[in-house]
Amino acid sequence: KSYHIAVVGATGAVGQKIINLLEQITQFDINEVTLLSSKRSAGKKISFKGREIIIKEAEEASFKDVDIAFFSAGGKVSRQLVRFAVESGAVVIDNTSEYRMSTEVPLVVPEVNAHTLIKHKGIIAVPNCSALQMVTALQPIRRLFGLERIIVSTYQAVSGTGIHAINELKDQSMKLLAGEEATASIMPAKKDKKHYPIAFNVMPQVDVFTENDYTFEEVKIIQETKKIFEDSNLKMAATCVRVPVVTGHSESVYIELERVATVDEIREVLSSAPGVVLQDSPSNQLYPMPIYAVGKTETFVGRVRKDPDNPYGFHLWIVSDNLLKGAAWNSVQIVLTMVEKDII
Ligand code: 11C
Repeated sequence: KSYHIAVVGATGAVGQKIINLLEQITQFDINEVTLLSSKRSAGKKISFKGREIIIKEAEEASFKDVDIAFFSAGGKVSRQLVRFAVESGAVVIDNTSEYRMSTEVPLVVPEVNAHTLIKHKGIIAVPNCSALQMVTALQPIRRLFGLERIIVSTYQAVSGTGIHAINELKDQSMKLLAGEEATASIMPAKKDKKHYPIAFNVMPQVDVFTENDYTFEEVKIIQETKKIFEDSNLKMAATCVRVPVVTGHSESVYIELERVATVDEIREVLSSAPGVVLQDSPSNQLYPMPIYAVGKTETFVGRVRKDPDNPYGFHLWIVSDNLLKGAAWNSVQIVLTMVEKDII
């Protein structure tokens, strides 16, 4: 099979990773690559398999003859352009929150709900990175023991917000180490009123606040998890926190199962789960950490413990590269799964 692929948001943190992954794909051929961005980045060149490709401005007419279009340029760009890509016959893999909760749009993590891909009507949504890694790790446990409740606290890296946020963390760190004042203009949320330094800090705000005092990130992780697991009765709460890490989201997750399980049973099911790597040996100080997850496509799980009081309760620590499994890899994996199922 051979496809014409477009990447919208080619200069962004996720777009660049998608391009890198596509260069390594052997399961299908790529006969043409169209790299698209905002007007500001148009004209820049990106190398693809040793060839220089000039980035073009993303427009309504950019999708002629495109078979697969990856969108990761933010919700506004997806809102404006996704329908033109679909109208011209492309399958859109959308990394923004724009279409995730639409009933017409499958929200796909291949290890969890690849069966929903067949229902797509041109758009397939990629979940938010914090939901993605969590459901990948919880699915094998849920399948065996059922899942009643999730309480998650996240420790999210700044690359979730994009390249500008990475630069802000680095600039602030250097300034503070030099004894200078660190100014902030992005974190915790570009469009919110106040900004605080993320360097040497921890912020209990990821994205803007919603009416019920949960942030949009917290609302997304809850809603998306229920949609992916097809379980509106799942009890769930989230606290999303930004930490001064460049890449790699970590999560402390408390779960209540429907059936009683042992720590050994949970470890065993995780050790053979697709896309999951168990790193759990307290006596050897083995547990997942973001610096070791960077550049990997798997989701790492450790610190598996029984809750001291609830026989159905367990605690886990889940880490993954938010730009890879959390976005770019999951997007490419969706296409690979569709190729394998012969539905694209
Ligand atoms: C963050 N999780 O870490 C966000 C980034 O809905 O795709 C991804 C936002 C999204 O800031």
